Amino acid sequence: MERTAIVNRSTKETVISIELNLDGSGRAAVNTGIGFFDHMLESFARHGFFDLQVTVNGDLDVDTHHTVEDTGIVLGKAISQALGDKRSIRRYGSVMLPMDEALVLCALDLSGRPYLVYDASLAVERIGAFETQMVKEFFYAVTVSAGMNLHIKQIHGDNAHHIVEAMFKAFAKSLDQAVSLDGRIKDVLSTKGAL
Ligand SMILES: [Mn+2]
Repeated sequence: MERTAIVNRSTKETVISIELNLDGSGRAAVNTGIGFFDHMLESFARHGFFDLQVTVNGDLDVDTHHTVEDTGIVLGKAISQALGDKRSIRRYGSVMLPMDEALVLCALDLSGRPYLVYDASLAVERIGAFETQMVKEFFYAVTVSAGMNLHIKQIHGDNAHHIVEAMFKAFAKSLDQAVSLDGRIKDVLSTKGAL
């Protein structure tokens, strides 16, 4: 069974198309119109071994808000759709990811219950054209639309590029673990019988 999804979303603010393969090789083709955001989504694909195509046409003449938030909504939906009934997945994933002076903890549970805990302080307003306030908004959007519980905590870090990149890589590696299959899990990993 292929764990893939294609999700399209179109509003007056953004037009977004995402193709995701959870069992890919890390290939990415990303064009959001925001260079740093492209770099983050490419890192996410590479380090999670996901194949990811993202095309976004957003209202960047306003700011980066709608483009980043809506991409999060569509990515979350693609993750949920590709996972299907979540049969045999490990469900949990976590990692402590260093990038030079930055250290980020990420832990997630594909529980079906959206909850984000985000604890980081980024000293700059922007990285390139990307507004650093949007990091939390992005992860919140993914969390809600994928139905996951996500914790992201900055342990150390000074450089905003390093901190945010460590977050995206940590998220990728945690998600890669959580979606991986365990042959011992015959149905879904829950005493309730559903995730
Ligand atoms: Mn970088």
